[in-house]
Amino acid sequence: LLIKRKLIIALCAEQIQTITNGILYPMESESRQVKDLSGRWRFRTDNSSGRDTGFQERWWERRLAETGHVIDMPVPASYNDITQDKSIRDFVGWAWYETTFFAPNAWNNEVTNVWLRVGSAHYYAMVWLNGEQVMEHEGGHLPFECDVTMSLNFGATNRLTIAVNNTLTPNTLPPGEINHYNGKDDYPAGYFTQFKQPPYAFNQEYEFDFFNYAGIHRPVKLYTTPRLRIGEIVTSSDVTADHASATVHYQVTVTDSSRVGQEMASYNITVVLEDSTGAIVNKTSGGSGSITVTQPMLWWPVGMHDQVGYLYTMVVYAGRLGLSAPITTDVYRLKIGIRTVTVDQTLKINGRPFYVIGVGKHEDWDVRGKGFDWSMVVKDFNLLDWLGANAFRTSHYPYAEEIMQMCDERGIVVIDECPAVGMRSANNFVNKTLSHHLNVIGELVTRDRNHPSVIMWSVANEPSSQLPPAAQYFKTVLDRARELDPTRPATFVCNAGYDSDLATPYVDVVCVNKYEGWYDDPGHVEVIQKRLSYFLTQWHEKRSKPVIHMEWGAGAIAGFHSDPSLMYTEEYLCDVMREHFATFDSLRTGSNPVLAGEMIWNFADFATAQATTRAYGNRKGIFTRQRQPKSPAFVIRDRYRALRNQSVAERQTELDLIGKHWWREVRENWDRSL
Ligand code: GCB
Repeated sequence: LLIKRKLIIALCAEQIQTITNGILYPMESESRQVKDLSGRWRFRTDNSSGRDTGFQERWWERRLAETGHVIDMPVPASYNDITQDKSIRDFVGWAWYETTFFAPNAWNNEVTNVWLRVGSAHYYAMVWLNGEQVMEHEGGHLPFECDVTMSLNFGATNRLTIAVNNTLTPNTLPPGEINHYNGKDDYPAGYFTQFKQPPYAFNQEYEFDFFNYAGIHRPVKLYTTPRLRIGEIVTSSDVTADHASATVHYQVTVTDSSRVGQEMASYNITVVLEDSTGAIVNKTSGGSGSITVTQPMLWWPVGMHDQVGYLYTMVVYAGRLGLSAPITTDVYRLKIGIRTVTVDQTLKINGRPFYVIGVGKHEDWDVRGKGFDWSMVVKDFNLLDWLGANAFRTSHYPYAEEIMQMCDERGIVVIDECPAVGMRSANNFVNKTLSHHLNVIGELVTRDRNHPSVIMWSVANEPSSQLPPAAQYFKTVLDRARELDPTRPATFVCNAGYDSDLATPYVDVVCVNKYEGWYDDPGHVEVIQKRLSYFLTQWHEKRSKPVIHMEWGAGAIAGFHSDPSLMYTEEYLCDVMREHFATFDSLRTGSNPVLAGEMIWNFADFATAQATTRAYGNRKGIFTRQRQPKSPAFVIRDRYRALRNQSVAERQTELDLIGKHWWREVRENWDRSL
């Protein structure tokens, strides 16, 4: 089905160079222009039994409409829920997209390069420009780009063709399997499904619990840079214990396509740090170095400071060393936050304990599936604020870059997750998957490491970490994350037992999922406090690391009511919540607290594969899929807002103490001087 890569590459003889690591978000500047190709594209699925007719007939070489019937398809969006056609909703295999655009003549000059960037396409993507293959990428949720300067028709129309394949195999992330029903006379000839056998199966399609939406999920953009361009920027910061001073470290890579092999030393790089008003704080020069900031405005999450999400702008200028003065060619502005993340007995931001009050989320919306949509994104942030939440996890895959930017600005902390979900069988822990997993971590970490909101990497969700190969496997992927980014802790989210798990010795923070009152002791809220407290304490004692209860919750179908509460009613989830809150409160305080955070599952109802255990999707949301609150949302809101205000109040007490202390010192000095 997923036609062998080699065969495809042989069919498309051109040499391709897809860039996937450390690519900057396309920003406009005095040296860069961005053109968004979002809109109404042409689309068709390849319904041939091998899904390979598009490759046999080389559909990229002509207009897609000439190959057969095409329909309108929005980009970005998942294609699944756009039509009334069930075969498109459930399609597995290659789907073809096409658009045309104009490339202005002004871009056709000696000093400009044009880049084509796909924000994300699920799952495997191949890209052709004017009939020439320019990119190939494995994996959804992450961007990829290439230099298309030589393939463009300037001052003319260009045809862009993208084929995406959503087939999942035991070595993709997430993994899946195709089940062919060959030889089964009671099924239609040639029938196959994306299928995974029980016993452990949320559903029978794949072992992860969200619909495998496919298509071009994030914007496709063209952008220009000078030939000599800023390629990668890496930043981190240190803050002194008294917060009086900070150091921002940076590293800038410059590439010059017109002078391959040029030494970095022959480039001029200037780095200017501006505060949020645009005033210059400090500046320096060179490809790497550090900038000192006295009395820095630190980046704080909501609840920890009056000024949350404070961002500086790092302005990077790159150019050549001219004969008399440097010649600037490229300018890039990167928003950064100054803050530290540390883990000792608990999780700390800027040296102060940070208690996570958050939600598990999904990129999942009506009609558009996983397609990026500003209205939905902004609505979700407004709801997070309404709730009083200070964090979310990008369960179970990297979210759009624009979402990460909003987290930076709004002071929402992120636990940033790889798409490694549903790794339930031994055949997932093999070298082929491992090498892909390491690639994905590279793409994720180098995309997101400049975001102050990201405080931890999660390399997987609920793998079978009790299986012997999982130990070395996860040690390797966690080490890779920490090697690429030594400034943040790394973890995976575990649901193996504290007695059987083999991989949590390698995490920095223990993150566990447990559904007391739902998958465990369904219907019995009366045992939640005792059992949950025992469970979390066991984890804490076994690993001597902070514990975050990453997923808990219960199904609640909006409009279902009962008193006394019964499973699936809104009241039942409210009862489950109260029992959890009492437990959490007993574990989150003290000098060596068990708990460093809590995250309800889930922010909103979301689509899943069809299954007997899912009534029109997963209904554990505190909001409906249309983002209307169920009654449990108000219960969470009361708690999160109270905790948020409490941490503000605690901080005030701390400030008062500092104030008194300071005043005493002044008095003492005064007395001494008399
Ligand atoms: C889990 C998974 C999550 C599911 C959730 C559930 O443990 O991590 O992806 O959606 O349980 O509702 O079953």
